[in-house]
Amino acid sequence: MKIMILGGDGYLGWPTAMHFSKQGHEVIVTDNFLKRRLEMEEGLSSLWPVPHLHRRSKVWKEVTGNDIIVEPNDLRNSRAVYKIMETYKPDAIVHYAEQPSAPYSMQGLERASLTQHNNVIGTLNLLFAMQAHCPEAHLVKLGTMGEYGTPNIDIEEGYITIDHNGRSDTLPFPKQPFSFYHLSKVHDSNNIMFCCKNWGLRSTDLNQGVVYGVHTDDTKLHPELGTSFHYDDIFGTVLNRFCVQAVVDHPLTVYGKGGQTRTFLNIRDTLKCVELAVTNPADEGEFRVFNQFTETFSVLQLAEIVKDACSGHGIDVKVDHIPNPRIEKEEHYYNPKNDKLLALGLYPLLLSDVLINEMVSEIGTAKDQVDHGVMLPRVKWRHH
Ligand code: USQ
Repeated sequence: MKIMILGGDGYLGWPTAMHFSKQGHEVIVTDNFLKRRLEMEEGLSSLWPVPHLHRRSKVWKEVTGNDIIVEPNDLRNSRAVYKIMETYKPDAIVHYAEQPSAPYSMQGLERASLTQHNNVIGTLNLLFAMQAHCPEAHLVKLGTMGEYGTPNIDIEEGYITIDHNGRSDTLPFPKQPFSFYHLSKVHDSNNIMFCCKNWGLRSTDLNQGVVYGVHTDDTKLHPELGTSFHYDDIFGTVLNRFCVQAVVDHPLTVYGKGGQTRTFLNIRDTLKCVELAVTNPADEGEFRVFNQFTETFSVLQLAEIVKDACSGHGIDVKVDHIPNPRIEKEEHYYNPKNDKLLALGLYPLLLSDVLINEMVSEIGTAKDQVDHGVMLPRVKWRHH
């Protein structure tokens, strides 16, 4: 297949590109390098340096003999998006090209606006360009489990059947997102659903949980094929942060009571899920939603798991409860479904001491690079 990966420079985009390329697909990656610019502006960096995309593509060719075509492109530029869709007419488009951080988006109007403009308008441009040049292509869009929030009922996959005043209908599942970032994904979902219904496009929205991990099979092939790894308070996600904190003897930063519960998956399972979506495309006009995660943990449970795994290595990890900078429930019911990817054949890689130890030992090699100034959260959801 001809597969285009949008956001191919990122934590998940680059490993996805290698994964499909290895299987013999024709892979084109695009990126506007916004994330690299935002990192510079915020004074943050990946724990290890990440060679630029052209360099990684060259190394990939040397190591495997396969091509990954690099096409810098900004989804905010509608003309450029039309052009690239006209040139390549991909069979599948895997869309990661979004500002991914909730705390980043909660730093005031300018950053909330950048997040929603980049994400929502970028995706809207893409939808119009697909309609014009590749209406048969399957759009595999990375959404987030954070679109649903934490309702006091089971979370279905995208839709819920409601009986109301004697009538029944299957409707989009209610959305209660956590941040302006998560809201941008809700807005995307609505726009994509509308275009599937109206123009007959086909799409799968992958509502993904929090991803953790440093390696996939391909990132290990060569030191320059690694992917980025953030542990700071803005771009770092909770389990990756906890593992770095454990390595540098910083107490784990549990926000508030730690009863807030989220879904998780290993980075290798992200690739398997995306592959399952791409190889089992949605029908014409279908807007399909998969909940993409393998396990559910509270933040406090995660901290205890990291503490236990590290004690086996003689690392004595402390767990701190610090005032929660976010507005979120710290104790709640949480029962999301993830049947659809399992039905397609996902065999989950569950969190284990082995996976934590893999992370901890890799992080240990870059221990001296860790910036201790980014452990405590600086972005508050409410400013007064
Ligand atoms: N948390 C802590 N301590 C920390 C960092 C986070 O207790 O040091 C807590 C947060 O309060 C939150 C939970 O851990 O309750 C998850 O926070 P996170 O920063 O790991 O993840 P989140 O902001 O939800 O966003 C991340 C990704 C985003 C993706 C989302 C999936 O950055 O791109 O969409 O996970 S989900 O959480 O399912 O919405």
